[in-house]
Amino acid sequence: MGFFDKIKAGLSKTRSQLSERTNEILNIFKSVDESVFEELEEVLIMSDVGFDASSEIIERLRQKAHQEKIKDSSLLLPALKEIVADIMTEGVDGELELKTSPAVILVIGVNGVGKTTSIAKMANLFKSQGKSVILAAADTFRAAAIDQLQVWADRVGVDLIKQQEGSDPASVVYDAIAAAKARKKDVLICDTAGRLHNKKNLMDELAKINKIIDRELPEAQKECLLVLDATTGQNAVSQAKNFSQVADISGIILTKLDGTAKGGIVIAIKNEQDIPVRFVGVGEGADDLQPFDAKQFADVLFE
Ligand SMILES: Nc1nc2c(ncn2[C@@H]2O[C@H](COP(=O)(O)OP(=O)(O)OP(=O)(O)O)[C@@H](O)[C@H]2O)c(=O)[nH]1
Ligand SMILES: [Mg+2]
Repeated sequence: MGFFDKIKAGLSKTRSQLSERTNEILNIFKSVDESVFEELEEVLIMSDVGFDASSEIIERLRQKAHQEKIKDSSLLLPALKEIVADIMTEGVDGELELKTSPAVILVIGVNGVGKTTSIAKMANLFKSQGKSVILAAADTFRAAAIDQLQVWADRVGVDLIKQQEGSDPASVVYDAIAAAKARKKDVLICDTAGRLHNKKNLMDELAKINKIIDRELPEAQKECLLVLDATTGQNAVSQAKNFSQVADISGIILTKLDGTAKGGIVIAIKNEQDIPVRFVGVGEGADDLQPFDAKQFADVLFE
């Protein structure tokens, strides 16, 4: 299955909410007037697109309908798709590309959003693209976290650098960088703990890890990917806001799109934070991570 089919299957709940309601409205309100815009805006808000993004989309739709003299509401659908695709792609430079060897990816996010699973999936994806991968178990908060990553590393067939539970995460990253250099790996992916009790702790820990990376690999491409759980809806949007205050986030991995009708938050996140969604998780298996394609996503949502 390609991106289109996987995303389509994964997004079935979101799509049935969003596209069915949209089509219903376009069938009921045949002519283009204010009531159709109001109804459409409500559908977007109900699908977790978020208040701001929804009004932005509908405002652009109003203008487009006016400029292009769209009278028949059935012609609003392609216009709507185009607007959503535009919003999703504005300022985004396409897929995440690994430009240096090694490149370093730091994966952050709150408890249980899918960090460790997404790391395994990314490792699997990069490996399938012919890149060599090494992982760092820098979530040292509990032994189970290290064991979980080891199980995934074995399953996917990549190296893992780890220390004991409770050890310094920055020290694990240091070891992993040394191993990445010695073993000539293309990409190092670091797991981190979701359990840092407050902003200060989190900031300090990330600063320490970043300092090690900058010192040991000053030329390397550095990505900091924030993992968000789509099923948490607007809460994920506020996590994106909070994390961007403490970390220099370069992209988002949006997980669990398969189990939710809240896929619309992809649009809210892009609109409010202007951080590109890089990958989406559509299941629990190693293959269930897809590079995010905004235009196809917009097409699938309203198909
Ligand atoms: N359905 C579905 N489940 C997912 C997806 N991604 C992760 N999960 C599940 O979410 C649960 C938590 O995933 P983890 O990867 O352990 O999350 P984490 O962020 O590392 O959690 P902590 O280390 O405890 O903070 C697991 O049961 C995963 O299988 C996804 O895209 N779809
Ligand atoms: Mg984890």
